[in-house]
Amino acid sequence: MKKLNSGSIKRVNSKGFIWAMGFAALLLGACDQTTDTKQNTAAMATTTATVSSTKQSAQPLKPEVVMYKPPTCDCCTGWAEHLRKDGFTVVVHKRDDMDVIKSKYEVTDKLASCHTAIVDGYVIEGHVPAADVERLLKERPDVVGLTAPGMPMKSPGMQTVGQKPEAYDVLAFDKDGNTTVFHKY
Ligand SMILES: [Cu+2]
Repeated sequence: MKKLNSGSIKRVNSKGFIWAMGFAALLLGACDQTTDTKQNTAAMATTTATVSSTKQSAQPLKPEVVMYKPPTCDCCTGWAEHLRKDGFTVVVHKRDDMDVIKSKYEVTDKLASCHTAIVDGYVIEGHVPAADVERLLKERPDVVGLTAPGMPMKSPGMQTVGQKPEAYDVLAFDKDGNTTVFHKY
């Protein structure tokens, strides 16, 4: 039994070595393939760009939105979808310590909602419509960010997709917690 065992271990070892060599070769092969694909893709992209240049507007890319949300919050996900539909890229972080996030970004209890998002240096708290985020980034006022305190029932993420925001205020807030109405719905 003992002899058999040690024999089979040796065989496994040499097999393992051969396997490793094969794997290395595969990897090298894969690298070559990637290069080919890249070149093909680049060539294709050039063609596509020429064809579609008349179709696409020269709109600059919207900055990335980094959103922190409680793990089980569905309306937060709804808001992220609303922003994506508007052309934003949204990176979602599920967090159990939203209170830490809120205090880090100067969101007091009075200003707080479910999720907290960061975009281009501004804080977006809660169900703020994408149009207001865009206006904020265009006008760039000297504020910490925007908030829709609580969870307004007729806000993006809280109601059926495509319906108009209604009956709540989006506030701009500064680092002392002072607010001004940014948009009345
Ligand atoms: Cu919410």
